[in-house]
Amino acid sequence: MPNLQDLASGNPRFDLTRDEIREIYDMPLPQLIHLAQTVHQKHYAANEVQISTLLSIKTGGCKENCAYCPQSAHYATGVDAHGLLDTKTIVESAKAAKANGSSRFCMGAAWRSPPKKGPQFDRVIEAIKEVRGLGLEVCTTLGMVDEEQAEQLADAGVYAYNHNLDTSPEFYGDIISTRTYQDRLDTLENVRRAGMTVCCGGIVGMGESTDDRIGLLEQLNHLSPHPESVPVNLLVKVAGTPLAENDEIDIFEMVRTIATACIILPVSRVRLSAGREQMSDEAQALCFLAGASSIFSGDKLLTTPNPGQDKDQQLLEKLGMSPVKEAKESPRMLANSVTNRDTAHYEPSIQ
Ligand code: SAM
Ligand code: DTB
Ligand code: SF4
Repeated sequence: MPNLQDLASGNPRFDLTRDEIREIYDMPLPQLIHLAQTVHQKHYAANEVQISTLLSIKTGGCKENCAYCPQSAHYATGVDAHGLLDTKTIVESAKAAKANGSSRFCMGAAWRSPPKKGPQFDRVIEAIKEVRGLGLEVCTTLGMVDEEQAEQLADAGVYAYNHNLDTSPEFYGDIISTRTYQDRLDTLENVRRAGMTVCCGGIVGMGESTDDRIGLLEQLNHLSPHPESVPVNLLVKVAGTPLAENDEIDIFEMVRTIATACIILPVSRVRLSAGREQMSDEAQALCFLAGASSIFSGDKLLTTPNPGQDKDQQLLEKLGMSPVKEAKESPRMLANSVTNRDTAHYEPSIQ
């Protein structure tokens, strides 16, 4: 077992072994939650949740075969496909998101990778600039990007780029065969080099083993710096996809995944992402206790349902939690760039 006091300090480590992570994951739940909350509060306000809004700016018809995804052209899911939305529609949606309390706006596109330079990419860049101009944290998730695309996105004002590893390297091939784990790591490297923050996480409930969940966490722990943002999605089972008939996963696996992520990625914001529509208030509350500090707001994620704003507001009120007010650059981002060798000099900021 790694030294618990060390972990509780909230100083990032980048070298945890799979066995060490398993020992954390398997801790008795009260102890696990206590440790996760202790670490979380080293870097984040205890009762705040960042509210993000998603918009699918290009839906369906994707060339990739991700077995969970309603937008893959390989599966008949009846998704309401459309080409790239016009800039005005995107900006109106971002304005509404801001008015409804979101501080982060995430634009998703069902692309294997964004089209190289040309009118479509120019429109994406234009939309990013306008949304940034509204004072929102801009996040995009557009598929694989090369160095040049990453730089163009960063220049336009993208704050975070979402690209998930999804699961362990061992289970990955059971889920996607049209691009490799290494392709994903290469995109993450390009994003990092271009100076955007990294949003990278995965999915729970795809039929993976506990060891696969731990394997994903190990991969995330070995990224240096750690991703600033870590979405943990519960699989949304969509008819027509190969995972539609999967067994329900025990929700405590989701809770343990979140808690372990919070402990081994102490500076990262761990996000309770897809799958809340299927979760009870109590299950969501457990995820917050485990250290999750962000949700997606609105009736829809990209293509699947999400609890509406009223329901979320009621839940947060019941729990005494409130939205993070403003999007701002955080000194945590600087702290997170401390490498393993420097941790002896690293002073976590306590809010
Ligand atoms: N095409 C881009 C890509 O794959 O990076 C961006 C959009 S994709 C929808 C973003 C992420 O959403 C995926 O990596 C996956 O983790 C998550 N996701 C997609 N479908 C999901 C589902 N049915 N349930 C849970 N998470 C899902
Ligand atoms: C992520 O990890 N979770 C978000 C986001 N990245 C884009 C939402 C995924 C939703 C996928 C299901 C849908 O199509 O709605
Ligand atoms: Fe395409 Fe992304 Fe869906 Fe995979 S997850 S099929 S890359 S939209």
